[in-house]
Amino acid sequence: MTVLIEIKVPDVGNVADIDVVEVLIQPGDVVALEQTVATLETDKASMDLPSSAAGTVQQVYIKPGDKVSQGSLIATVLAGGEQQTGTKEPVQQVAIPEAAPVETPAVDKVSEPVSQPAKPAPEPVAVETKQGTDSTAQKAHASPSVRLFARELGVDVSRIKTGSGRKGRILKDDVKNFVKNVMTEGVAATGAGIPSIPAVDFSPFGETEVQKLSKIKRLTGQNLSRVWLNLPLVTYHEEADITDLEAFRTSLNAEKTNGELKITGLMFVIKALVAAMQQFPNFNASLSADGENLILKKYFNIGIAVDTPNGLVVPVLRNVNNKSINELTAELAEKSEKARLGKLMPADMQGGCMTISSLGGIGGTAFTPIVNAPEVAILGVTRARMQPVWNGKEFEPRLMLPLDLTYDHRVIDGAEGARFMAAVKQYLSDIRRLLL
Ligand code: CAO
Repeated sequence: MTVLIEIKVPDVGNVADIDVVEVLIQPGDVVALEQTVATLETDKASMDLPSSAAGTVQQVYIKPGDKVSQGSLIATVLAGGEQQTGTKEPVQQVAIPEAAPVETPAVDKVSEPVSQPAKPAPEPVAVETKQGTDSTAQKAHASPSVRLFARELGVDVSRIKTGSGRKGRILKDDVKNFVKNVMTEGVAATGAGIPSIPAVDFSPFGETEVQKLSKIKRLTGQNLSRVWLNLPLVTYHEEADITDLEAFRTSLNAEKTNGELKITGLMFVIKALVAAMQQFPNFNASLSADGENLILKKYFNIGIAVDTPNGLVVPVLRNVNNKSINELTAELAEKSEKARLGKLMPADMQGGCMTISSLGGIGGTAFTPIVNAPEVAILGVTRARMQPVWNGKEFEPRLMLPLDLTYDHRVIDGAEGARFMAAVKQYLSDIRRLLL
């Protein structure tokens, strides 16, 4: 059986002419038992008015600004039938008044439901006195239901300066707008809704000087932040035994005449990296912008991070698989010189498949480079050091090169990363394998 139930103002203790500050339902809404349907306010207290029935709201008789008293009709709710049981049942009709009364109780205008008396309305669920001890509560002019709503969204209502309700009262829509604004501003500022770092006045602590960041530093900073926020990055550390490689490199350089470019270990790292990328195609790939597809590349271009007075730039060595160590040495010397003089053209820095960041000339034992997206991995190199390595019988002095692979975990699995690095290590430990 479907019945029409009236929701009325319950016993509020001899107080008349209570302000309606917010109405939270409209015809057609489905309400649950005890769900807040309106917020009322007297001079001393604010209260949420609960629904005394579950069902579909048929008519609402109050609006913000009205005054009500005990017994005033708030709304009618169609309870039971389809809403309650899912079965169609005839609706019991009740007389419904034309319009909601304003400033006068509506208690006598509606007859009781025919088949089922209205459940006595429960006491207001939340009453908050204005003389409470919470100073925030005193400052923020909001009903308990709005406070609850704000709490659910993690919003401190005291941060909402003025509400759009009567006398600046904070309404649900004000909380929603506050959240919307915070999200919009946050995304614009940082790209991920993350609160920005507040400005600090350093003058009380000592003298300071303001230096403008170079354009390269600003752009690199933006790009690195974007990558940091968008990519799940993992860094894997490995060491390659380059004792034999170093002996070979030294002998090659000894053959060089004055003025000829010396070969650095980095050239072999580039070659070993490309050999491993040929073996593990996922490393020579980019994820499509929608994250649905992997774009596998059939060319092998390696970006090399170059330290310049103006900041970090990454010239790209193209088709590394088709170039000799001597050719790569000459090309990197030329491009890193251009980079330091600020003469690199945009085309010199495009088309990279994977990047190497080598700090080996400076020092270090390990670091965690950030992927140069949309590439999926970057190889970090720090300073090779002689180390005692156990050969099964004794410790042997071996030149060990620390390597750090950071990868985009959406594309590369941990095991794949480890296998890739095992291959790089093998190529560097025995460069004859590069011929295979
Ligand atoms: N272990 C030990 N020695 C190393 C080494 C390593 N891993 N890497 C380089 N060296 C040595 C070189 O053999 C060379 O020695 P000699 O002077 O005796 O010949 C010296 O260090 C200087 O090398 P280099 O840095 O000039 O040459 P490179 O080919 O190794 O590197 C380049 C070229 C352009 C990568 C480098 O000059 C550079 O700019 N590095 C900084 C990159 C950077 O800033 N990365 C940080 C990015 S932050 O994410």
